[in-house]
Amino acid sequence: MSESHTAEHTHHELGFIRKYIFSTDHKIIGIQYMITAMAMAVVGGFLSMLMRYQLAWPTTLSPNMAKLFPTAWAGGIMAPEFYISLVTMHGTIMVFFLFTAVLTGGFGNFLIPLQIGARDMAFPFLNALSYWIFLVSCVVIFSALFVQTGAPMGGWTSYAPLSALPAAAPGQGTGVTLWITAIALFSASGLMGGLNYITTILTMRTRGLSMMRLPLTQWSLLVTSVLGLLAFPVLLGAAILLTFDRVGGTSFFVPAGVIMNGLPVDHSGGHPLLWQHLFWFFGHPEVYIVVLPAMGMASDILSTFCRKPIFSYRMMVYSMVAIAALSFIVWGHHMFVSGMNPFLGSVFTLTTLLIAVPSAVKTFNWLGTVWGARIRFTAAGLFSIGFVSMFVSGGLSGIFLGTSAADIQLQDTYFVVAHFHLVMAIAPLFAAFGGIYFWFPKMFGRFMNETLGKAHFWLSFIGAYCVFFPMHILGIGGQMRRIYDPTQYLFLQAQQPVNVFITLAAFVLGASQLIFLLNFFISIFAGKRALDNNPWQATGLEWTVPCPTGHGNFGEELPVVHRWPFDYSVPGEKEDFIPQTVPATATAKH
Ligand code: HEM
Ligand SMILES: [Cu+2]
Repeated sequence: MSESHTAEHTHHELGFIRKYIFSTDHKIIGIQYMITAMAMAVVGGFLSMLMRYQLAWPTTLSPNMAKLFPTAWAGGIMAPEFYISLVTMHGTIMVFFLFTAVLTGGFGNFLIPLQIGARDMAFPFLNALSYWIFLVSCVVIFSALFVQTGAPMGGWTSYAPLSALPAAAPGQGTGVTLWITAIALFSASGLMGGLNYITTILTMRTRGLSMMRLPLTQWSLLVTSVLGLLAFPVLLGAAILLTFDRVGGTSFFVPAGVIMNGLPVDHSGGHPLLWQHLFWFFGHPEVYIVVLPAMGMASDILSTFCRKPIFSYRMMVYSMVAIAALSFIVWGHHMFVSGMNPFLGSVFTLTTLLIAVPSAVKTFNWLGTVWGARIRFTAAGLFSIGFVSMFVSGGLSGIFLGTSAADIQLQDTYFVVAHFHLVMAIAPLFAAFGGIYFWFPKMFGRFMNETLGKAHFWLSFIGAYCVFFPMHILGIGGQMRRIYDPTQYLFLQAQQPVNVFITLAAFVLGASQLIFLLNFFISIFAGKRALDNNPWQATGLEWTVPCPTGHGNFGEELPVVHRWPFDYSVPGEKEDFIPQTVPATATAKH
C-alpha cells in the first residue's frame, strides 16, 4: 500500500455523517448491518410471539388483540389468513434479514480486514453500497406487513402456484410483489458482499498469513461467501421467473387446469415442482450460509475460552469445505413427498446422511477442544458451548428427516419446526450472541455486562429447549406446521397443554432477549471501558489493535504473522497464549 494511501487511512478526520452514516469503513458497515439486523430480529421475534399466543389459546376471545389489529384479529379471533402471513413474514425476516445479514454482513464486514491484517475490504464503496441496498430491502419487506390486502402468505418458501397467482389469496397480490422485490434486493446486496469478502480474504492477507493460518471464522466466511455466490443467483433467477408468471403471462410454475374462484386460470404448461427445485437448490445451501459462519465463530471463541488449540484444525477446515460442497446435492430431501421416484429419494437420503459425517467430525472436534480444558465461563464462552449443544440437538433430528422412509411420516409436522429452529435458528443465534459478547469491546471500546450476559445465556438456553424440544412430541403426535388452530382437530386436542407450555416458555425466551438488548445499547455508552487491546488474552490479529479500532485498523505498518491463531497453552511458554504476530520460538510448532 502506498504511503499516501496509508496516510489517508490513518489521519484525516471525517464529520459525523461521513464517519458513522455514509461510511465506507468496514467496521462501521459491519456495525450498521448488525444493528439493522437486530431491528429486524425485534420485528421477527414479535411476530413469533403473536403466533405462539394464537397457538396456545386459539379459541379464547382477546379484545386487546382486536384493538391492536382491528382487521386481522376482528372480534377478538385471529383470521386464519393472518396466521399464514405471520408465518411467512417471521420465517422470511429471520432467515434472510436477521441471520444471513448479521453473520456475513455484520461479523463478516467487521472481522475480515481485522483478522487478516488489512486496512479495509477490497472494494469499500461496493461494501457500503451492499449495506444500503440491504437497508432498502429491509424497508421493503417491513412494508409488506402493512399492505391493505394483507402480508404475503406463501411461507418463506413462497411455493407456486400460490405465489404465482396474485389473486390466489389476499396477501398474494401486493404482499408477494413486495416479498419478491425485497428478496431480489437482498440477493443483489448479498452478491456484492460475497464478491468483496472472497476477494479480500484471497488477496489481501498480510505477510505470513497463509490460508492454513487463518482463524476458522475467516475460513467459514470464505466458504459461506462461495456458497452465497453460487446459491443466491438461483433464487434471484427463480424470483424473476415468478415475476414473469405473475405479470407477464408466462407459465413457468403454473400448470394447466388450475381452478381459482370457480374459473380456470389462463396458464398452461408450467410445473409447480420447478419452483420447489429451484427454491431448495438455493434453500439448502442457505441453511449452511447461516450455519457455517456460526460454526467458525463458535470454534474460535471456544478455543479462546478453553485455553486450548482447536482440536484438529485441518479437519475443521476440510469438513467445512465438505459440508459446503455436499450442501448442493441434498436439496431433494425437502421434496420426498412431492411424487419423486423412490429411487431418487434414496439417492437424496444417501447424500443427506453423508453430510452427517463432516458435521460429526466437527462436533467431535468441539468436544475434543472442551475435553479436559480449564474453561473460562464468560458469556461469550457459554454461548459458544450453547451453540454446540443446539447444533447437535437439531442435527440429530435431521437424521430422521433426511431418511425418506421416516420423513414421509414427519414432513410438514412440528417435528420439522423443532428440527430447523434448533439447528438453523437457535444454534446460529447462540453463536451470534457469543460473537457479540466477544467482539463487543473491539467494536465499541467497552464491555457488555457479564452478569447480565450470563443471565441472558441461562434463560435463553433453558428457554430455547423448553420451546423447541416439546415440538418434536407435537410433531410425532401429528400436529401440522402452518396451522392456525390445532384444536380444530380432535386427535390434536389432547396435546393442547403442550402448546400452552411452549407458548409460556416462548414468552420467557422472548423477554430474556430484552436483557440482551438493554445490555447491548447501554453498554455502548456506559459499559466498563476496555483499556487493554486484548482483554480476553486471545491470539488473533484483531486483538493487537486498540478497542475500538481506528480508521485504517493498523498503525503505519501492517502486522506480520508468524503462527496460526491457536497457540494456547503451548508447553514451556510463560503465558498461556501467543499472539499470531509473535515470531516463532523453539517451543512453538506453528
Ligand atoms: C423466540 C424464538 C422463536 C419462536 C418462538 C418461533 C416460533 C415460530 C413459529 C410459531 C412458527 C410457525 C410454525 C408453523 O405454524 O408452521 C415459526 C416458523 C418459522 N421460524 Fe420461527 N420462531 C423463533 C425463532 C426463529 C428464528 C431465530 C428463526 C431463524 C431462522 C426462525 C425461523 C423460522 C422459519 C424459517 C419458519 C418457517 C416459516 C414457514 O413455514 O414458512 N424462527 N417460528
Ligand atoms: Cu435441506
